[in-house]
Amino acid sequence: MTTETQDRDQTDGFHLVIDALKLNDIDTIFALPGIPITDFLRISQAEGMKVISFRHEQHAGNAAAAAGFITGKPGICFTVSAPGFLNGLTALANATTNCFPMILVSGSSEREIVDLQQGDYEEMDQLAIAKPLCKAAFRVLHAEDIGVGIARAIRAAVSGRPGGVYLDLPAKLFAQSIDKEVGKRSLIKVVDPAPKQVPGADAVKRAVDLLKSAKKPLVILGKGAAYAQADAEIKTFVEKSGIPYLPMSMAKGLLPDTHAQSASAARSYVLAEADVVMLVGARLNWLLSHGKGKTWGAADSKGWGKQQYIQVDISPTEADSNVAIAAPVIGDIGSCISALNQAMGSGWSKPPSDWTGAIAERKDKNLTKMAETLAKNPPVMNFHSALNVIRNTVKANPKAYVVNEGANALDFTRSIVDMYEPRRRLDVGTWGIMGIGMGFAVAAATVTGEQVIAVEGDSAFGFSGMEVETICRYDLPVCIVVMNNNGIYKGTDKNPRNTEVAPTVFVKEARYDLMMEAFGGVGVTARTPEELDRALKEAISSRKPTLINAIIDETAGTESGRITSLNPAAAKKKA
Ligand code: ADP
Ligand code: TZD
Ligand code: MG
Repeated sequence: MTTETQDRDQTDGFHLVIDALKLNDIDTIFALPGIPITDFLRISQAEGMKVISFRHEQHAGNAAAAAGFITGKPGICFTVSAPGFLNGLTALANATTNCFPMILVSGSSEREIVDLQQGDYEEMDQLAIAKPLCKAAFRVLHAEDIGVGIARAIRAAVSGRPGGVYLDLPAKLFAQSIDKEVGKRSLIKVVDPAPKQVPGADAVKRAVDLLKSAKKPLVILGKGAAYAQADAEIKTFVEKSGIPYLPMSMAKGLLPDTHAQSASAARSYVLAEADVVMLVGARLNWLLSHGKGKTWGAADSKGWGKQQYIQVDISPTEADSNVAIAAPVIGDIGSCISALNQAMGSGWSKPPSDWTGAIAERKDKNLTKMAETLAKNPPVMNFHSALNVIRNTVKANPKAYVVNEGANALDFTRSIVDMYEPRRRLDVGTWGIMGIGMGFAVAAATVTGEQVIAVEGDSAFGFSGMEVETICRYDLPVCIVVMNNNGIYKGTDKNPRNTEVAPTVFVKEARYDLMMEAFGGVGVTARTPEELDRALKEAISSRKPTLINAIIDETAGTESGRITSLNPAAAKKKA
């Protein structure tokens, strides 16, 4: 055989990884190049993959996680060894915490050297480090095992409760060559990667009976419900049952926030008063005060309320994690909700009108109050007058994705900006993590082609701000609005010693807009709602990368936004 025919009959690790991903309908890779994955990314692009290259791995990882949430397919992130891997790890852990399917694939150094700790280039035992931070972690040592490795990673990421998966690919693997036919036969097209899980009939009946007995029922929709893409079943359930519902942050828009049954504007009332609460893809974690305390109408902060809970979730061990769950319904949300819809039968009686009436009354009052606040035009723009503009913008562009992070910039946006379509709100999630902004924005724009509006606290934006270059490079329809209040929570803190500035404050009126201009995008400063509105309209009609530096009242925020109570206060105040 000549070398040429030999080459023709051979394939290698690079191509097998790409072929395995393509075989499983994965068409996009979020990455940051370097040894040993540079050629891999080049070849991927040459083979027709969309390769989105970032300036920091954390944002590539966040993009993969958001892509996973939006599409239900695992988002793929490629990093280089040790430091690149570590930079991607925060995103992997965050994806796992949020139940978003993603696969962090990292190149790694040579096993023989790493395991003997002989000091290889970027040496690190990555598999061991990734393990506790993800759902599953795998390593492939031989080219003929690549198919299995990718298949296992895909199944682990999307089946059951979704999450992050780590796949370790040592440098040597990429260059290993094997017979082309043997390689082809070793690849696996994963059949039914996220199999339906149908709940037991007894569990469904138990839940329906409990709902029937309720005088003050409440449904809480979480981001698991949004992720499940069971939008029609959920709408049928809510409307057929007539039960008021609360969307958690990323479930906003699953039903339009303007829906008559939304109880968002009467949140504290319904949580404290409800007698039967049905959680759909929402955990009773800190975001729901663990199902305990005054929020739930209990006498003291540790006490349980009087509610009985139904929990619809794919994870059987989620039930009873914080308080007793009277009726767990375990399965995928699509199957569970359609089973519930069926079991409810026809002629379901809607909740008592004194419950729905009391909610409507409070809702009307609060919405009127909110409308009055939003209508005000204070001399210095603040969160409300700025977000009123964004609220109207999203109303006019309901398909737009809203990325949101910050403290006050997060809380006010969540409560003021209504969402109209499912999975359009991407935010700080379960951890309340800063830094997801630009990664999530890039993912939403590349995966869907829709307009993205990223509402960012000025501190929050800083965590991923360099990715404006990425946004410009790929010419993405992303409009970033920096809520510039000169700092973390607000810009007015003073250092009592008058030495350097206080830890929460930044350079006053920093020109974030110039960062966008540096890379050829559009930068605008907006000091009034009119200026903000004009810039947003221009950004959306041009689809150009845009950063609007919205200068707002630096006294406007509160410490930690809505979660001030979680801040430990110093017992001993300095005199
Ligand atoms: P939120 O923060 O919006 O309250 P959480 O992240 O706490 O939501 O909860 C999401 C829940 O959804 C998790 O417990 C997860 O197991 C569950 N989940 C995710 N996908 C599905 C699915 N397809 N079917 C059922 N449950 C799901
Ligand atoms: N680091 C990380 C990774 N996540 C965090 N949540 C924090 C730090 C702490 N933190 C918050 O919880 S919000 C926030 C920080 C630093 C920034 C708030 O300032 P902002 O928003 O400018 O983004 P507002 O509008 O000024 O409140
Ligand atoms: Mg700020």
